[in-house]
Amino acid sequence: MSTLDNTSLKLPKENLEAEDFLPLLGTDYVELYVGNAKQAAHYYMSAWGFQPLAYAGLETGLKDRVSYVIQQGKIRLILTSPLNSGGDINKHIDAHGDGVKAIALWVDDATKSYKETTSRGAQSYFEPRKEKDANGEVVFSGIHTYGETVHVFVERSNYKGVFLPGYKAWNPHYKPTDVGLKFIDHIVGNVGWNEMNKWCEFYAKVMGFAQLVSFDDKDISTEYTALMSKVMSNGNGRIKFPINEPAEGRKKSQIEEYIDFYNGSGVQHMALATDNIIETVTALRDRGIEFLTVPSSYYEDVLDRVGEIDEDLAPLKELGILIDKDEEGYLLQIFTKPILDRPTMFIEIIQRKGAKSFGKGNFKALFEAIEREQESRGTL
Ligand code: TYF
Ligand code: FE
Repeated sequence: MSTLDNTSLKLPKENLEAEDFLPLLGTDYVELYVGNAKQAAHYYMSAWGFQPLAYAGLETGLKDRVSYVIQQGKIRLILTSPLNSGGDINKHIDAHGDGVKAIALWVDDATKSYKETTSRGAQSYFEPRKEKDANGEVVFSGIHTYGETVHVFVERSNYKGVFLPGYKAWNPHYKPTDVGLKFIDHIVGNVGWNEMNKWCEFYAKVMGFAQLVSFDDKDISTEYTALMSKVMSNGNGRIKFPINEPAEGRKKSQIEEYIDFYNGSGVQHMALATDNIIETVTALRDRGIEFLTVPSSYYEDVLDRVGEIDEDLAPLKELGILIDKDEEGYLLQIFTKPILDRPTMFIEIIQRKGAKSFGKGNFKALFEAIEREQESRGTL
C-alpha cells in the first residue's frame, strides 16, 4: 500500500508507546457541497489544475444529486450538488454557502474506526455499510465533528475501481495541466467562541490525536483580528487539523467573520503541498487565483529572520510568498483570498523545507493582510 509523502512528526512519548486505536492512512477525499457542481468542477480543474476522475449523477442512476470527483497528486475532491429542492444538501448550502461537508479518512477497518470513535463519544453520522460493484467492495462509516462537518472512514483495500462504487470513470476531453499540488498538508477548522478546547479534546479523546502546537491571542493578535489556535495531529502525523477560535480584539476577529458568514463552525482552509511553490503559485496566478499580499517591507528583513534559503528572494517577493522557519528547517507559504463569495473558505499553498510548524513568524503580516481584506468588505 502506498503511503503519503508527508513527513512524520515528533509526538509526545506517551503517544508513541500507546497503541494507536485509530490508525489513519491518509486523507481519502474532501467533499464539498456546492450550488453548481458542474461549474465548480470546471473551476477547480481550469484554475487549480485538478484532473477529472469520476462522476455520479442522473446517468449513473442517482435521482437527487450529482458528484464530480477530481484529483491532483494525492488530493481528491468531490463536488456535490443537489438535483432537486429540499433535503440535506440544499439545507447545508442554504446555511453555509459552498463548503466542506466531509473530510474522509482512509483506514484499514472502517467498522473498527466507527466502534473506537463512537465508544469514546463520537456522534454517529452513519453506521458501517458496505457498497459493492464489479470492481470490488468498500466499507464506509461516518461520525460528526465541528459544526455540520463530518468524518467518513473509507476502507478500500478490496476495491479496484477508479474511485468508489456508484461512480463511473469521468474522462472528458478537457484536462488542463496540473499545477504541481501533491497532498493535503493540513485542514483547519474554525469553531465558535470558547469551543477550541472542546474540539481539541474531541480529537484527543475520541480520535487519539495529540496536540502539536498552541498559539494564543498574544502570539497572534494584531490590531484587530485575534484568534487562538491549537494544532492536533494523529499518531503517524499524516493528518493535521489545526482548530481556531475567535478571541476578543479591537475589532471583529477574522474567525468571527467566518462564523457569521458560514453560520457556524466549519473548514476555514485547506493547505495543499507542492514541491515547487514558485512554479505552482506562478501557474495559479496566471489562471486567475488571487492571493493575499504583504507590504514589500516584509522582504527587507525576512532573511535576517529565517537565514539562508535555497530560493532566490526576488520571485518569492514578486509572488508574495511568505517564509518562516523552526528548529528543523524552513517553510514557504501563501494564502488565497476567500475562494467563495462569502468570506469563508480559502486555500493555503505550502512547501516544507524541513519545517514542521505552521508559519507563526508570518502571523502578523498574514493577519494584517486579512484585515485589509476585511476592511474592504466592511466586515471589520
Ligand atoms: O494553519 C495555520 O495555522 C496557518 C496560519 O486564520 C493560519 O496557516 C492560522 C489561522 C488563520 C489563518 C492562517
Ligand atoms: Fe494553514
